[in-house]
Amino acid sequence: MQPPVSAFIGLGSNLSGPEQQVLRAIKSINQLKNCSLELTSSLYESPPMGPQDQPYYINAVVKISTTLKPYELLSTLQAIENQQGRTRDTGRWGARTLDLDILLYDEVISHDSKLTLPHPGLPSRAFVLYPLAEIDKDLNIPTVGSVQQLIDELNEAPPLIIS
Ligand code: ROI
Repeated sequence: MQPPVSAFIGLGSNLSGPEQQVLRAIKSINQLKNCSLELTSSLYESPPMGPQDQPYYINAVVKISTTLKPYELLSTLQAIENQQGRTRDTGRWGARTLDLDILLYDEVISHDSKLTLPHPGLPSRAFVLYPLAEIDKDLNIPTVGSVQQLIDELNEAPPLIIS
């Protein structure tokens, strides 16, 4: 078994009680056998990025330590999405009960059809960068820079902290 590595997971929901969806997913992540939950950001609310005809989102980020390999972590997170009633019928930019994204896995860089690391949306999404900065603003994103640098370049209002 490989030694544990750090990974960051982005959580998002805008359907079926988004705040409860995110809290329930954090609880499920905390109960995973091969992961330990290290840090949890506040919960943030923001308007949808992309199509505007959908509810506001609740987002958060957690830091875990895990012995799962990237694909194992991916399928474990997809199982939690499915448990919470995620359907994939609203399209790539549509509303969702729960979205769990691997933002970073150690310093791994990967580009393939199943998994891109670091997550390609990370550098440009305020609803990911602000909660990530709350956990570690000096965190280095391989090939991109520090979280704080990315926030400075964003020029976007921070999402609202709701709890
Ligand atoms: N917009 C916000 N604010 N938060 C999200 O988590 C989110 N997720 C998505 C899209 C549709 C891109 N917009 C979002 O998948």
